[in-house]
Formats: sequence, structure tokens, C-alpha cells
Amino acid sequence: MKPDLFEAPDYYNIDDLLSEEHKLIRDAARAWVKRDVSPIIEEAAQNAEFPKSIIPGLAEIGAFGPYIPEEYGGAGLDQISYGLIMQEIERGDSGVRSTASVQSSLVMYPIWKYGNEAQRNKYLPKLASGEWMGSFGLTEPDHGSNPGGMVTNFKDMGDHYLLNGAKLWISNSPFCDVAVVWAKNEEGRIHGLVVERGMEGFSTPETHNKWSLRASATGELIFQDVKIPKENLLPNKSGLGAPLGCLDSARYGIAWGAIGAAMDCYDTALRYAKERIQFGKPIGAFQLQQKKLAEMITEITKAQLLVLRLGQLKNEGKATTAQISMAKRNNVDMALKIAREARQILGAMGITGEYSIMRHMMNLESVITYEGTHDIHLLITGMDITGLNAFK
Ligand code: TGC
Ligand code: FAD
Repeated sequence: MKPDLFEAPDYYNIDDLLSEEHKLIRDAARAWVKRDVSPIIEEAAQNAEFPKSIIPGLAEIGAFGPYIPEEYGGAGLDQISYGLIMQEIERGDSGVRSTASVQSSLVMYPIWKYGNEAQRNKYLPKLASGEWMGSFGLTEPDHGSNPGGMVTNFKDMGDHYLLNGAKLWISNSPFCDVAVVWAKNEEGRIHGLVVERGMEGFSTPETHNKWSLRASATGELIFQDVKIPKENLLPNKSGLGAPLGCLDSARYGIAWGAIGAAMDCYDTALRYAKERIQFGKPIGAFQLQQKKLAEMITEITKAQLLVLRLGQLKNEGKATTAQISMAKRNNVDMALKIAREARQILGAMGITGEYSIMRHMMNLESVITYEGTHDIHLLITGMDITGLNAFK
């Protein structure tokens, strides 16, 4: 792969709206991605392997629980810092950002918000340091967009619970130490349970042959009469709103992350367009290529402003699910369109692993589907503005 020459676009001087702390955190993450992710990520993706060697680095830049309080090992940062870290990581690769999103927003967040003090103290510091890695089991083979229909269930056996069922398409599952799993009790009420590797009847087979997120490990979570200690049930929230609350946090991070992938594609295409000569001049001098590049920077700038405002709302505790959906949907779609256009600017070179664009493009095909599909987020906006439910 080519050396990482990334220069971040900032067309509207958005840096002026960030605090010094935001910029320090962002720059540290950016430098780490350049040093430790860019040199290895292409090979990891080609080999379809999650590069476990980067786990300590992710922990060091605060990517595991950026907004979790320091008393539990988190970084105690605000929501804009969290977003900036996700942006920088996804600039390197969406699969690496996936690992950080799952660990922070889908594993640490529910333990912090819905768990008791003993659970917070047991799990959060180890997850923040990367000593333990987590996964989040909501999706099932027959219940993706409609998680409320899940069939994974647990029975109260007196001194423990008995868990049965299966989750599919689970990021980090093949190597996770703990899984936050959503399952129904005998009354059909959804609860979160922390399942630990090594519990009898719990297995995590990997899903192979993905063309997307190849540097992220995806798999199943299978539960066959798994005995779950009663203290592993998250006591402070139940119902579908509990997992959906975690998704709000992860979707917010993705809205920022997608900008990173888009910035990397734009920056690569801009540099290439200025260097690549055809018909005696740089291809960047042709109006058709300028149109692509000018539209890209316009869309990136709009997306940056969208998440910055959303981050302010989130810091104030005012961001709604529908506002988060709008940003996730818009920004991932924006990034995917930019990746496709940028790929064309590079001509044949664009399909090779010499450049990051094709990898970003393939990754974004997952990002536009997970954490709520493009369609589901549109329906969330539609319901919010009309008051009418078009899901069912
Ligand atoms: P609905 O009846 O609307 O809601 C059920 C209950 O939940 C409440 N609620 C929320 N609470 C907190 N946060 C939210 N975002 C909430 N949205 C809804 C709601 O108020 C209600 O509460 P109550 O007390 O009245 O019971 O539920 P529904 O069954 O109609 O479904 C709505 C729908 C379709 C929007 C929802 O199911 C949905 O978002 N589906 C998409 C599923 C999804 O996003 N799955 C993601 C799986 S995880 C993943 O993809 C990780 S990828 C990770 C990576 O690698 O980065
Ligand atoms: P379906 O729900 O079957 O949807 C298929 C199509 O139908 C979509 O286009 C959808 O928009 C459309 N559709 C569905 N319902 C409606 C409707 N009411 N109206 C109109 N159109 C509709 N899940 C986890 O729990 N944990 C994870 O860590 C995780 N990681 C993932 C990693 C990867 C790489 C991928 C690809 C997925 C991951 N997922 C994870 C699962 C992901 O959240 C689901 O794939 C997603 O929610 C969509 O579910 P589905 O694939 O079953 O699609």
C-alpha cells in the first residue's frame, strides 16, 4: 500500500469550533492511525484477519469507552471527543472503528448504564484497557431490522438462568471474552445478560467469505443450555428500549466515523487528480473530475457541521434518536457515494489495494446496513415528522 500522506480537509475552518482538548485528542488518534494502522491494514483486510496487535493502541488513544467515567477506566471525555476519535479510526478502516464502537457503545455503555456497581467494577476497567474484548448480540438469523421479534430466551432455574438461542452477524464475536446478549425471559420481556467465554454451551463460530469489513471479525453467538449466574443479568433496564438505547450511542459514533472514510477517499482522489496526467494535463484540470471533487468536499463539509451540532446536543443530553438516525443515514450514504466517485477518479488503480478507496467502499456497504439499515433510518425520520409508524 502507498505511504499514508493523508491531509484532513477542513473547508469551513471547523477546527476553530473545537476546543484545544478536542484537537489534541483528535491529533493523537490521527497520528496513531498513520503510524500503527495504515501500514498493516491492507494486508489484514486482504487476509480477512482482525489485527489484534492494535488493541493496546486503541485503548491508549481512548477508543474504548471515551465517555465512560475515569473511575471505571474510561477516558471521561465529552461526546465530541468520542466522535472525533471514531472519525480518525474510520479514516483508517471501518472495521477497526467497528471494534471500537462495539467495545464502547454496545458493551461498556450497557454495563455502565444498565448494570450494577459490582458489574461496572468487574467488567469496565478490563474492557477499557483492552484486556477483555466484548461483543453485542442483538441480531438473529430471522430478526435483523425487527429485533423485538427475537427468540433467544432464558429461563429462571432458581439459582441460575438457562440461556438458549443464536445471534448472527456479531462483530468481534470470534475473539470476544464477554458478550452482552439480549434475550427474552419467560414473560417475553427483553433483558441484557453478560455471557463469558468458557461458559459451557457457549460458542462463537466465525463467519467467513465477507467482501466487506474484512479486517473486522464477524461471527455467531450460539447458546445451548448455557448456565448464566444470576449476577450476570443487567438489572437497571429491560425491554427493547434497552438495546436500542445502546444503538443510539453507536450510531452517533458511526455518523462521525463515516466522515473519516469519506475524507480519506477525497484526499486520495484529490492528490491523484493533481498528479495523474492524461491528454497532456492533470486529470484534475478536467471539469468532470473537478465536479466530482467539488461535490465531495461540499458533502463532507455539510456532514462535519451536522455531527458537530449533534455532538453539542448530545453533550447537553438533548440529542434524539431521530436526530441520530438522520446523521447516521446521511453521513454513511455520503461516504459511500464519495468512495464510489473517488474510485472512478483513480481509474484502474482505484480497484487495487495500493490505495485505500476500494477497501473503504466495500466496508461502507456493511456500515450502511448495520446499526439500522438506510431504509430503517429513513422510516425513523418519517415517523418522527409525521407521527405515523410505517414499519409495520
Ligand atoms: P418500538 O415499538 O418503536 O420501540 C420499542 C421500545 O423501545 C423504545 N425505543 C427506544 N429507546 C431508547 N432508544 C431508542 N433509540 C429507542 N427506540 C425505541 C420505544 O419507546 C419503546 O419503548 P416502550 O417503553 O414503549 O416499550 O420498536 P419496534 O419494534 O417498532 O422497532 C423500531 C425500530 C425498527 C426502529 C427498531 O427496532 C430498530 O432500530 N431496528 C434496527 C435494528 C438495528 O439497528 N440493529 C442493530 C444491531 S447491532 C449492530 O448492528 C452492531 S454493528 C456494530 C459495529 O460493528 O459497529
Ligand atoms: P433485514 O432486516 O432482513 O432487511 C433486509 C432489507 O429489508 C433491508 O434493505 C431493510 O432496509 C429492508 N426492510 C426491513 N424491514 C423493513 C421495513 N419495515 N420497511 C421497509 N424496508 C424494510 N448485529 C448485532 O446485533 N451485533 C453486531 O455486532 C453486528 N455486527 C454486524 C457486522 C456486520 C459486518 C454486518 C453486516 C451486520 C452486523 N450486525 C450486527 C447485524 C445488523 O445490525 C443487521 O444486518 C441489520 O440490522 C439488518 O438486518 P438484516 O441483515 O437481517 O436485514
